Amino acid sequence: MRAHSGIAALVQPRETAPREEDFTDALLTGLRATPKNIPCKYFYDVEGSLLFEKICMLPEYYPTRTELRLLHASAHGIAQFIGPDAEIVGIRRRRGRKDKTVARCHGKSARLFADGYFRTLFAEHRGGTAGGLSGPRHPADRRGFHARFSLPPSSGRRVGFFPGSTIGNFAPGEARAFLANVARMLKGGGLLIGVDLVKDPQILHAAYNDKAGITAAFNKNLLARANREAGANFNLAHFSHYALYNPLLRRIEMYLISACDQRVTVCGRSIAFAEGEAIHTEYSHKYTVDGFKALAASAGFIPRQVWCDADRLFSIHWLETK
Ligand code: AVI
Repeated sequence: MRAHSGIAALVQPRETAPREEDFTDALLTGLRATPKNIPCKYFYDVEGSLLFEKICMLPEYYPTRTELRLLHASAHGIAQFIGPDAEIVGIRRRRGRKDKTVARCHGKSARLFADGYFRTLFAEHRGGTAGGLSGPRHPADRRGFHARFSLPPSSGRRVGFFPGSTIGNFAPGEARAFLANVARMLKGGGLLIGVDLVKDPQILHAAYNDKAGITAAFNKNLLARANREAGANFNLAHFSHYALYNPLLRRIEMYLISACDQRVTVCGRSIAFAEGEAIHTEYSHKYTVDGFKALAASAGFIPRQVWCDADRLFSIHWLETK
């Protein structure tokens, strides 16, 4: 879809990804693997998405508010790089306050959103119906991101927008493959991407172990979802949330730990858990500014500009394609 004004356009990608993987199949596969795991894309059913929105507002969870402030503070500079005549490709479907903010900050100087197309993009994202680069519900859907997407032909410059440091939920190799795919699709344009930074482990630990227990509920919602959708009988009181920062691999690792020896039925299959056994549920990688630039360059981008907050908690990168 091209905007009548030529100022901005909402791009509808043609998804060539296969149908969304079935939660029950993925659950059974992950729980039979060693170590046990449940892919993080399954966090985001309705309950999980609401819990994630609460996480974004927690005092300990600094990424969302820091990225928002950074977008406000850097709005003019960002708009200069995007330029006055771009097609915006949203790489996100989840609800979030960032969406509105970015629409506003771009609108400030480049009038990119005067015709409302960017608002439409985000409104449709919130409803889960619009095209972004991510066909799947959550960007960390590995199949979806590694699958090829095609975009309709364009005469304009394409700009991707991928906020929230969701890139951190990929392993570095997967992140490179994803970025390389995006770079191919945005050829001649650029990507604005939010990236969480390496920092004091205490800050990171607190962000994923909030006092109100919302992150624990978000993690355990995977088991609740299994009970709702996959005929499972998890007793949530028999599992605990465990999140740690691994400073060698520069990532948060999230697990659900079995409190006792137990058997759980999932879709008619009995699965054994030993006391202390872990189900891996998420990685959240943190980058240095230079480390992320190197990753982006290895994926075919030219890193052009980085904005960081004064405490260097979070970064926003402007990457151009060759
Ligand atoms: C979506 N993603 C960037 C969040 C993160 O920080 O890795 C998901 C999250 N998991 C626990 N808290 C937030």
